[in-house]
Amino acid sequence: MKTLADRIAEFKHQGYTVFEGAFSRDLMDRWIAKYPDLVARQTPQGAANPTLWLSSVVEYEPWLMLPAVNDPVILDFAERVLGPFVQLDNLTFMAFPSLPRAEAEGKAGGWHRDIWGWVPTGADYVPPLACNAITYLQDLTDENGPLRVVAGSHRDPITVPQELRTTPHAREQLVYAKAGDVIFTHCALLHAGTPNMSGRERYFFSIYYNRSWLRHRDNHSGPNVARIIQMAREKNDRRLLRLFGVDELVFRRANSGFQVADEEMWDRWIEEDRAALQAGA
Ligand SMILES: O=C(O)CCC(=O)C(=O)O
Repeated sequence: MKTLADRIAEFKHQGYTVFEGAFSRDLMDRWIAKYPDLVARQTPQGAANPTLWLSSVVEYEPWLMLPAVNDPVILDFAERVLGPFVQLDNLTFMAFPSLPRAEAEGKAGGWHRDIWGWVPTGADYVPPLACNAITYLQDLTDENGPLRVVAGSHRDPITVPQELRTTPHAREQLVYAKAGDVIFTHCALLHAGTPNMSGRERYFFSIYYNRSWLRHRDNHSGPNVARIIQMAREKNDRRLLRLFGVDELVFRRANSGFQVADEEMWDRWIEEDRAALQAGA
């Protein structure tokens, strides 16, 4: 069993860490069962093709989707690497359709770094502005497509030319995640998926967190998220409030004067937030 310190060291070194079995089969089955309905609700009327890349799904199905973004183990870790500034930028829910083998075989899905990332300028670890909690709702295989990562590329100015974007990389590692694992990545980690040729859908979540002073792509202003925010206020749950863009301490904490090492300061604030939650509103 990895300690928190091991995980943080691993994340800093390789740019990702895997949380095995973070989500239960029952929960994943309920998410999958809801996918067609969400597609129907998010596809604009009269559109030629269905919208398969779903976003703002917490607003659409708050009580079903909240456990995906509010997992305590994942958030505890996220706070250690982003600081207690963890906001939900976007939850993408996607079922990649199966492609013809001739189109898919031997290809990578498209090398990239994620939103709010950057091309590193040196080998030092720079704390992320955002992290991706990537989750697959079935075991990954060569048929449905592993995740590809270039370990350490969050500390390496390596880039992939356009003509090689869908070519396997000499330094890639293939991650055959099991259903419900979370691969928690640094925004500057170079990675790619793999085209699906399994004959079945490849269900995937990108649970994307960024720092609470950045903008967020998901809609946190609808009536359903407003209910979650209200519940968080009643419990004085600062972490849950922050997740949906309400961070009343952000200016104070982002302008602390910086006389204590960041991670030490973050630990103190995390403790303060826990105490506030226990004390209640
Ligand atoms: O499809 C995949 O496995 C890759 C996902 C990915 O690249 C991402 O979430 O940024």
